[in-house]
Amino acid sequence: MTESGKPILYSYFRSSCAWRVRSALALKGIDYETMPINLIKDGGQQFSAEFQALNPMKQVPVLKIDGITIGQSLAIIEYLDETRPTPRLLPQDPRKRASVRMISNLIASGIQPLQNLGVLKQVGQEKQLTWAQNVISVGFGALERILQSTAGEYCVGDEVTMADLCLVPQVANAERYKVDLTPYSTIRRINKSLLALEAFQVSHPCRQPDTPAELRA
Ligand SMILES: N[C@@H](CCC(=O)N[C@@H](CS)C(=O)NCC(=O)O)C(=O)O
Repeated sequence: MTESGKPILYSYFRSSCAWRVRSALALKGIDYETMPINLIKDGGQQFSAEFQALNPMKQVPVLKIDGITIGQSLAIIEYLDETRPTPRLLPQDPRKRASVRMISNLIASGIQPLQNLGVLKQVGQEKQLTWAQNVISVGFGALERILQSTAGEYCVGDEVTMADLCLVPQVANAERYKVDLTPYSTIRRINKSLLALEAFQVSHPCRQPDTPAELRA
């Protein structure tokens, strides 16, 4: 917390995982301060001793709230949902909740880590675009089929859930890596509906305190 009592989000404008948390905070109307961690500048501020003391995984997001420090975007979102339950991001119905967690983990464990900055550095400049396109396409192929049985207006039924917080930033990553989204009509439809919501607009990478001027919208 800051002296003002507001939670602090350690974030990078372009981080898809930080975007998940920013949209959760926006949906729940939680006022917070952003502490930008530039993942590129000076070799990456996530590697500083100060930041590693907060998150030994050297990744954003990290949220300081209620006297604790939480890393891992899904753990943060679940904590927010348990302590500030309105609107719910994990449905009350255990079957729907399982679907939300399945989709969230598909993206957060099965796609994003494979195309994360650290992995792409290891893959190397020459191969990283095809690598990222491949892992996203494989994951989206599976996700598209799952959504055909879980989706309503959004990923699971007609309420915005944690699964949607994971979907929107992952589609943005797909667009950034020029993945052909034509085969994924359900993913495209849901993403379009979500991007029309204010919570996804205010949390968008082009509107963050650390967004460079040339990328602002
Ligand atoms: N499982 C973590 C993943 C966090 C993650 O991958 N963060 C990326 C940005 S989206 C990062 O900080 N990368 C820094 C690096 O790879 O050096 C979460 O959900 O929060």
